[in-house]
Amino acid sequence: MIVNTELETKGNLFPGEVKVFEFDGNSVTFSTANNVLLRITVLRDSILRFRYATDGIFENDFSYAIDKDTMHGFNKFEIQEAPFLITIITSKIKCKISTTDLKIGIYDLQDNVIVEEELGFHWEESFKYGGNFVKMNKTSVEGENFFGLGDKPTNFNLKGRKLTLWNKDQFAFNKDLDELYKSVPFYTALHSNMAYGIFFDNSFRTHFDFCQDKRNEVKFWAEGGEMNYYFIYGPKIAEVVTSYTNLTGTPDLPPLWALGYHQSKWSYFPEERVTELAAKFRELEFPCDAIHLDIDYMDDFKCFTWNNKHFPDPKLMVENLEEKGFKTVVIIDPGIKIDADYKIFKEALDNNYFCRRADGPFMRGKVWPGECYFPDFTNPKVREWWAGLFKELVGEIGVKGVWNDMNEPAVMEVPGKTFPTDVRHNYDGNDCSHRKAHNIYGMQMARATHDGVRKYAFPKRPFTMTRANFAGGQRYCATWTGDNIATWEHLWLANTQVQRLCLSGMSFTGSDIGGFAEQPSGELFTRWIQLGIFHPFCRVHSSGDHGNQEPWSFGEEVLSITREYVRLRYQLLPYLYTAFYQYTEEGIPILKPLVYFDQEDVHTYYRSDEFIFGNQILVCPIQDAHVQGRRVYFPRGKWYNFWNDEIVTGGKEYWVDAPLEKSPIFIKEGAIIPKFPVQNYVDEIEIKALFLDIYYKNGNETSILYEDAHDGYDYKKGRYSLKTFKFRGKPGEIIIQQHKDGKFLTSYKHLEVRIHGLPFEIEKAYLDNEEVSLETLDFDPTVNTMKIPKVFDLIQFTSKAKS
Ligand code: MIG
Repeated sequence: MIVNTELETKGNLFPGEVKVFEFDGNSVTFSTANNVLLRITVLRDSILRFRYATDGIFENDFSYAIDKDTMHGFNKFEIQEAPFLITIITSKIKCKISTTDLKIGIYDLQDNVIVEEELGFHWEESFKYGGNFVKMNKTSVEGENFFGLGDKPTNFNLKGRKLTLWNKDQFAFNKDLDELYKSVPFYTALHSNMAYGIFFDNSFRTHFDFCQDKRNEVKFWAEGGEMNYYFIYGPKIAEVVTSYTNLTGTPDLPPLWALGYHQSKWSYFPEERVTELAAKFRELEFPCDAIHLDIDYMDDFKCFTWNNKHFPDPKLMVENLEEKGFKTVVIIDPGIKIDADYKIFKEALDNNYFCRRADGPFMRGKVWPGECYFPDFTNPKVREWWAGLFKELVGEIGVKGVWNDMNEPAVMEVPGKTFPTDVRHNYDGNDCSHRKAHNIYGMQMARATHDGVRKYAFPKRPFTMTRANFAGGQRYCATWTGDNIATWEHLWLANTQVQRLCLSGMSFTGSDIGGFAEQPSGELFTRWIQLGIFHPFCRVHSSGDHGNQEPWSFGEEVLSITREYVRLRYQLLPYLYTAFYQYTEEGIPILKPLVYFDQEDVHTYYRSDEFIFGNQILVCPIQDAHVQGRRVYFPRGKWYNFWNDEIVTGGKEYWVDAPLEKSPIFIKEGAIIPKFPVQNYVDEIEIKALFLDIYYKNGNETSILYEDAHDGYDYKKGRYSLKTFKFRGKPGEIIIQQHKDGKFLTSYKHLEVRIHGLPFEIEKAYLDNEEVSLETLDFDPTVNTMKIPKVFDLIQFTSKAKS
């Protein structure tokens, strides 16, 4: 690895004095005496893009990460000139550019420092590869914290760490391992209650140093390409993360079934085993929506084939599963077996779709099928061809989801476990070597897969998932954290990594519940399920060489506890789906780390076990063996214990009892939590009534509920229902206002309401200001439950008649 300090001594070059600067629409371009160009583009009042060139010429402006639709935005700004200083002022920030050395400082409108530069931009010419190693050093003010950067298996707060982004297959990875499956060169920094983000849009191997080498210095640099980064101002972390996520794009809504429970193993075969597995779930009434088939469903590991001995009639099997409420999800890897009789290989060969080495031969490498060639997914023609390959699998056989694996890309038995760096790529017409294409290879494969599955699943929605990914890859696919281990430390890692991915724009993610390698104890499996049901993606997957990992493999107690938790996930589906809606629509992360939830509270900076699921549920997993409880930090506000409605006042740490069957779950006061009845799979039953759990608060709280047809694209034509509930409580009175947007009509007519923590007895009820008798509402005063028609603008409960 090349470290920055080493490079610093090898001839860093710096920008000279600014000679001219000019405006062009949203941009200001500076050129220096030594031919450095800096172009600053004002994308929004809080987003600036910085692009540097060192020979006076910008390369073709191309990025896989940025969602093109988001690039034209608000851009009102003003420029002030003073001796040696140019200032760009938007309605949120000031950006000062020193004309003596091109160093940048960014400030809020009151001139508080957000971030300044130490060495600033500099570079080193790379004679070996051509181009530059491009570097940025910024100052870090006292007390700054750093979050983000994708799937790194390290402490949540990145302060004091140095990390590298280079996608890598890491079987049974360990804590603090650096290079992993995904590269998301985006971080959020927080100091003085001000948050800002840096997105370094460079796909080469990149490095980040968060105050390790020097305690007041942050550095990021890349082994090629352009210094091209986006500065995103908050001041709330929420604003930074949602802006980044909008810049790099969000996915369409997944089908609701994809939020159910998935069961996987490497591998379920033959067909009888799959059928038995499915039957067992239904027999035990353990909810499950999807069964995943790993590489052994294929013939000789050849993509888009089936092993006919084990799966004589895949279409029939998939249909039978579907009838029982299971969707079939299959794995697809990038390596195409070298075999002249294999149709897909022939097609790719004839069309010149495979990657080649610098001097012409095909990139050849060993993966599961043996020696393989690899499609160049950075070529749009190859992606189109690949998408078409799903016609039979999805369009005819009826497979509903596809997961892409090994797309870092992983190659066996070679140094570095991936392609050599000389391999050539099309890069959508910007020809380059693997040094540049490596980190986006998996993302482009995922994109092609997504395009294909979406096309042939139509009019239903696709489900696709990828192991390797890059910033912006969330537009195409869900993801998972890869080959973890069945240990308590990995349960902690899963918790941290999923929260980190949520802050990195990739919310649709989860871990292999129970651990991929080795075997969990029943206790570990139970605790992992108790965490996993709160992850946006919920799948049990394991390598299979270490015993069984179905929920019934650990005895009666584990089965019945885990079933209760998976049922809870199914009950919470309308709540989780609403969080997905907010994610896909506004870029709001589905899980909110405490620091995101309340950045003014310094206790949250290093508290990363606890998180908020959606907007109002506080979850704190048990991550240790043989414990009966743990200390939990409660964010400010009041919280109801989900199990017994006891109220806890936050801003403090408390001991919470957690015997095996009870993991700590708390609900924010004032919340209105929508729930479905328990189902064995999504849409098993027609929902006759929606449950609303209302948690009394002396004060106000807003809750939302998104609903639609659970699949298909009608929601894009306005057939959705978005409800806002405004809760107002005071002693002796509750008022709930409902506002509905959208044209979708839900199947149910009634709401089954339960009011928790009510400090008074309800005597009177008013629906849209008309009094209704408590009997007509089926009111039960012992538990404060009642039935309310779903259509209303305002309901009111009081302890006495309205005056
Ligand atoms: O070299 O397809 O992360 O989920 O079960 C191992 C077999 C390849 C790695 C994936 C894992 C999957 C396994 N794969």
